[in-house]
Amino acid sequence: MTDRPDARLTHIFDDMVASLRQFIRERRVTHEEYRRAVGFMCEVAERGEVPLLMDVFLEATVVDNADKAGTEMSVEGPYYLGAAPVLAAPYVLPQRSDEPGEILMLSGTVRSTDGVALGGAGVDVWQSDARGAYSHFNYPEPRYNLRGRLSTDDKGRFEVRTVIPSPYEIPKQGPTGALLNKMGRHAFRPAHIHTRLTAPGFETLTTQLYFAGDPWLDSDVVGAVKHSLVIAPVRHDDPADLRDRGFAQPYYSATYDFALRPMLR
Ligand code: MBD
Ligand code: FE
Repeated sequence: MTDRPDARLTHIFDDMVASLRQFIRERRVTHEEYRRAVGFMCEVAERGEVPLLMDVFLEATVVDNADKAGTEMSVEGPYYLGAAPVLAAPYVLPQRSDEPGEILMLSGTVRSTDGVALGGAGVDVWQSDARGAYSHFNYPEPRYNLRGRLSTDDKGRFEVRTVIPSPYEIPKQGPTGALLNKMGRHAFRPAHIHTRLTAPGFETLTTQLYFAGDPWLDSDVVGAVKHSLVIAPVRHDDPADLRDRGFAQPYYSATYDFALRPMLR
């Protein structure tokens, strides 16, 4: 006896296999190439790169299937940790005492697509550091460095202090990076800050903010950049302002207003 078949799963898997078989015929894939593909998949799994490989080549297309009204979505990527610390206002993303990089005050609002401010919305933020490394995945401690959860105030506003991340290069030592290299492709993503926004009654929005002028905006290896998600931080160096804020260096500020789609009932 088998369980009752899952109709959606059956349909998807049948179609996917049919597409792959068609591709194998058209490309006259050899047995040796097939064996190499199996070996490659084993290596990807052994090195823990299944999420990386999938997200590099396929996630942006999946995201575009769902893209509708409100702020455009972007990929979650392989480096989301979920249980990041819940921060208290004034918000500062967890940072090392010698955290490199320019200070960024990122502020904005969370509204519904019809413009109503969403107070108490959850804003989960994670990013690489100013050298392109993610805590936990690229360096072990502190585990939640540059990751945190905040919420909007009663007017739907938030402000968080962080640092400007740098572009991210997919590690060359692993099978995903090696594959890109053999394909003659660079392995860079433009600098980005990941956000995941939640509010009861609204669809969760996972997206990313990018930086104007980034050299990789038009050739993101993951193909996930949307121009509506590009911010242009402004530099502040007024000594009185810096003194008031207790900053020993100039800082940047940027604002982004997010719009969430109401959940269909
Ligand atoms: C990343 O940092 C990322 O966000 C994605 C989508 C893929 C690889 C690395
Ligand atoms: Fe990322």
